[in-house]
Amino acid sequence: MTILTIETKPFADQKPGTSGLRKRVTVFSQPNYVENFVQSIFDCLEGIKGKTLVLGGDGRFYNDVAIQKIIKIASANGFGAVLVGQGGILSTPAASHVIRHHKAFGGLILSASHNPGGPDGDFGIKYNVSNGGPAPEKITDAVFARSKEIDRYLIVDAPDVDLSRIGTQHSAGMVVEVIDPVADYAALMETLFDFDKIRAMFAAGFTMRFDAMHAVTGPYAHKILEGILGAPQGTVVNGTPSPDFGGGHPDPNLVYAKDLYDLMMSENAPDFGAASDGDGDRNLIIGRNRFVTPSDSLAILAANAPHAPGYAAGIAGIARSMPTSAAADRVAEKLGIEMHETPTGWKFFGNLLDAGRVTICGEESAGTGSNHVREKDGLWAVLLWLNVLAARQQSVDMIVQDHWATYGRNYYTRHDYEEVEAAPANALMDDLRAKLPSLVGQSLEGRPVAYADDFTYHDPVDGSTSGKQGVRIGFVDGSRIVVRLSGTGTVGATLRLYLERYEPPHGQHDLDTQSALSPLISIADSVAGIKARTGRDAPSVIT
Ligand code: G16
Repeated sequence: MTILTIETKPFADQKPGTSGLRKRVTVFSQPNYVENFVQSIFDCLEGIKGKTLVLGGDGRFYNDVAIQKIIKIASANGFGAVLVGQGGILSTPAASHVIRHHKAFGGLILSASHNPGGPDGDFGIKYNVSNGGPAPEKITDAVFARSKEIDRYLIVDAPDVDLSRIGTQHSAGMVVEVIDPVADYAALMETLFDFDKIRAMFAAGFTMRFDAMHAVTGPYAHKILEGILGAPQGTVVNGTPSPDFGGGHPDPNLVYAKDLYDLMMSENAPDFGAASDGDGDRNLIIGRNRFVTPSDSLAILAANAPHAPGYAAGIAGIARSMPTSAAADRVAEKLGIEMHETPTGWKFFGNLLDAGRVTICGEESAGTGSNHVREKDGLWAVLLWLNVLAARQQSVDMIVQDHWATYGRNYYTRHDYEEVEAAPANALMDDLRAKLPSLVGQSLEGRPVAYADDFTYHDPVDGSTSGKQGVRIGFVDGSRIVVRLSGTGTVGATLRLYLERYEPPHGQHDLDTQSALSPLISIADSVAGIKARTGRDAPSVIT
């Protein structure tokens, strides 16, 4: 076996963001770019000799090229085996499960999530640790530091592996096991949900559309929904992964999954509509004439989880990211269980899940999941909804309205200003932070401010602290404005504005969301100067 030591020069821009390193394909395809980053990761890991690495991605453009490089670099660095999904495919939650199930050292997931793919689209690489979750900040910070001084990488001189063939192969001395990307994951889902009940619901005529958006969940949804659960063929649409996601934007929100939304609001709507994103960790839930916000979905799933056998004993606690609405907090309060508010980024849930302090986690960014893996899980959320629908024998709309009548409604929206110039966006945040101390005690357009701060998280499990996680302005009436810059964009800056207002159980629950929040939208603009600073009249995406 020949291990080659190749000289290289550092790239200055390999800083992992909210979820790994995401850049344009044109950036990743520069000579040595993938090699440097992967070697930087391996240089920061101790004890990899002879261990197993899990590898797979969402099938986007450049997935195949990067996988072959990574196999050879892993071999040269002394890994004993790589488990790779057939065709290089593994959804993010499936990769998390494979790492845990096979007790691997860690895994590399190749994805830029919901960002568009293709030669001019995005690519990404993320390292997950042995619990199956994204590497914590102490590792990603070390990788970035290493990437700035790297001067060589190791690679074996070996032929490419045939990723189309399930079974054992070798890359130099290292075992390469090509696995069925769906099998382990489907078996796990069967342990969590009442498949018989869901099967009976489909057999009785329940109708559904699942839009896989030409992305990675297609094979998983075909097998589980149509294969195992007996939903009619055609329930899953856009179910074949394509390297450029059929030219679309695989983000399951009301803008990019508009076809599904329009169908669900029409007379021909099936009982249930759902979608997932590029790498299968996000979810969109829509009932007939009822869109369920991710924040409400988290609260409803937490309140109803015991309908599913995997959660029949109840849940230990709930965690949500700070910008996610407080709807789930009311469920935790009623159940008398722990509630945690973490920074944006699934990695912050890992310690709480590992410590058994929370069972269900969720984020406003269309992510929901549980302790079954250490990533958010799109299809899991869909299956839990199906289990709840089968158990309660009510429509999505009835379940949502019943939830609001019990807990009250948190009107909630997010406004994104995508790809604005980075300098004015940073200046906006700096100026807003500087203003915060003077806001407390003041009234903004008639609303007294209760608190105004930049969120700092103190991890109760490992004692670490993460600062500057988003500006919060909270009002005495419980409403809230949050402003932060996205950590997943690849061009310029994306400004996110999150708005929330609480309406008690007997209040008015049928207002239009944007109208219900319009006073807060106007306050946010006057405090932060969003339109003036970004030069935009309106957000690019409203969810
Ligand atoms: C990632 C993270 C999520 C986060 C989302 C948006 O999701 O895993 O925790 O909420 O990005 O982050 P930001 O607001 O910083 O753009 P995904 O689905 O993109 O991997």
